[in-house]
Amino acid sequence: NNDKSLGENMDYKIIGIDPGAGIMKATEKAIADYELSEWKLIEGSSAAMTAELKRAYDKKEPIIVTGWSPHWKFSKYDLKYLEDPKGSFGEKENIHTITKVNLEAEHPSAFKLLEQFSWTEDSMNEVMMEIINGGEPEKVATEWINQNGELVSRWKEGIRKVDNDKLILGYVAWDTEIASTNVIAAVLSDIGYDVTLKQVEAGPMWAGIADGSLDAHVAGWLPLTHADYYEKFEGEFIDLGANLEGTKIGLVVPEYVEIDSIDDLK
Ligand code: PBE
Repeated sequence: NNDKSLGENMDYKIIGIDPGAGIMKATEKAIADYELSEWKLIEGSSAAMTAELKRAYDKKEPIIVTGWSPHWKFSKYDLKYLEDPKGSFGEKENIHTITKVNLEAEHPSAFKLLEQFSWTEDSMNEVMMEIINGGEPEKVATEWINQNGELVSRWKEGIRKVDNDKLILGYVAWDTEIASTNVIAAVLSDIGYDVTLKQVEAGPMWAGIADGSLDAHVAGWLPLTHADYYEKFEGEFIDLGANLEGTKIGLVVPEYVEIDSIDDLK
């Protein structure tokens, strides 16, 4: 097996996630940019990708996954991003809060809270770790907001409580968004909203905001990862700006895989 190339050992597979994720489009772009025509991007889900990563990692087998930060996988395993000299995956970006056009008129308290919501990679990591270690997301989020009262009270500054008004948040089952959506939902519940979380794919998440069937999401990776959705629905949503700064997407391998750059896959 030593005389096989790295690509042959991995069956020329890059382990992807759900097809609507922006990172899937960026990976297809990388395959074209770096002329990696023998490589295939495998569709799946965020959970299937991390399961596959764990399986390979435990056996020290080579593997390449679509990866992003913040993410708990970097705390559990020794991993590295492959360098991307052609810039297929863009630069560092931010996660934006996106609402439907009428949210401010219909639910001013929710709108203001969403506008004031911003946190750090470290905080998001705390929540993600608790969840991946077996915590039930809603419970983890409630405990986290109780333990971070000072920050949460800044988000709630100047906001009037409501009486059971209904609100629907969309999210995709990416670990980052499971964490952030449950945290903001816990704070919305705390100010009196009756919040429903709707798990959808990325396309329907953006479309749901545009057609008003969803009130908001906190999952807009911009400017690059969700650029297509942003352009497609421009004018049909409100962009409240970054709730978390300095995210990254790319191709990720365990440290023991002896390549450093996407160029090395050719
Ligand atoms: N992600 C996580 C998403 C955004 C959040 C990087 C997998 C994507 O659309 O690619």
